[in-house]
Amino acid sequence: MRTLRIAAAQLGPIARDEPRSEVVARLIDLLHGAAEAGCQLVVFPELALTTFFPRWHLDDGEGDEITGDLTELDSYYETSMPNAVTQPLFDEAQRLGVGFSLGYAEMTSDGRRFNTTILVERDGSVVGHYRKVHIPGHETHEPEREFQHLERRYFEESQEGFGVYSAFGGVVGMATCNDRRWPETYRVMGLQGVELIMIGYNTPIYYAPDPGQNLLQGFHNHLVMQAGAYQNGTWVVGVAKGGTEEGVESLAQSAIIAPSGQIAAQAVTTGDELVIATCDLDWCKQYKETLFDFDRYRRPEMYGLITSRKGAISP
Ligand code: CDT
Repeated sequence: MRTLRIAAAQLGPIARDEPRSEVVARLIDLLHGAAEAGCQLVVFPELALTTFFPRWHLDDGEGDEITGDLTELDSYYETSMPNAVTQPLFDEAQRLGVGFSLGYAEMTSDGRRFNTTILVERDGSVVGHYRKVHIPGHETHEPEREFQHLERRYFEESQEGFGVYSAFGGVVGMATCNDRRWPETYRVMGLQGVELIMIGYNTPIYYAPDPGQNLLQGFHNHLVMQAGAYQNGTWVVGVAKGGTEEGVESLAQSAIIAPSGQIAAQAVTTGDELVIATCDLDWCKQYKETLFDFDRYRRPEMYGLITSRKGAISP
């Protein structure tokens, strides 16, 4: 058995004016709880340091260009990690010997904006980072919406793809929110032997393009992550920033999912909460070496369209 005790550190809402230092104090509280419960790894959500700012049109531009007063918009991005405000989290995690993943808005030194997650080992070393691949929502202000989902305005699509890392005694990878809905996300990491995928999310319950899906948000959330886990023989940790944030209700339902596709542990609140499971990474082999023995059963020569074609073309 290669067991790893993991905490999905679900967050409740973060207010628009909540100082980063207060958010970091909440993260440290969760870290302490996880350490007391014997966890070696804590998974924090997507954009875990700020409110979900893509719900507002924050610049003056109406077209694709981000223009005008960017004071508030730019204030949501981190230009380095760790930095002065997050250093206490890094220090405390290292002192406790607990690793973590943390989602945040990244502004690179050349001004590029990514929805990023960093992975830090138990000794405080940075294992790697992941920049979100599937960016949902819209590019321009849509004033008819009750609230915006301007991720496609505020974040660039990563060209780096889905890497995996040897860390925490296994093969681990990351994905972010909307990525979890796409089977390619899991399969690309599955083909690199992934045993644990960490996924942070902010999922508004109200889906403006088709409100009929609102009631199914919880079902779809677990459906995709359970399928991704089972079909690739991997653990999946899905962790929300949930609850009603600035008037917008977001899905909670954080869960730790086994390679069987079963939910091993699940959140019962919509606020700050630790969801904990002891995960045997060797369990992955039961699926990777049987039904989902890729080397034996996959037919990649039959799947060419997956990479050669983007949108569907009907006959
Ligand atoms: N943050 C994020 O990716 N949220 C999306 C909302 C989709 S609707 C624009 C999600 O897939 O949950």
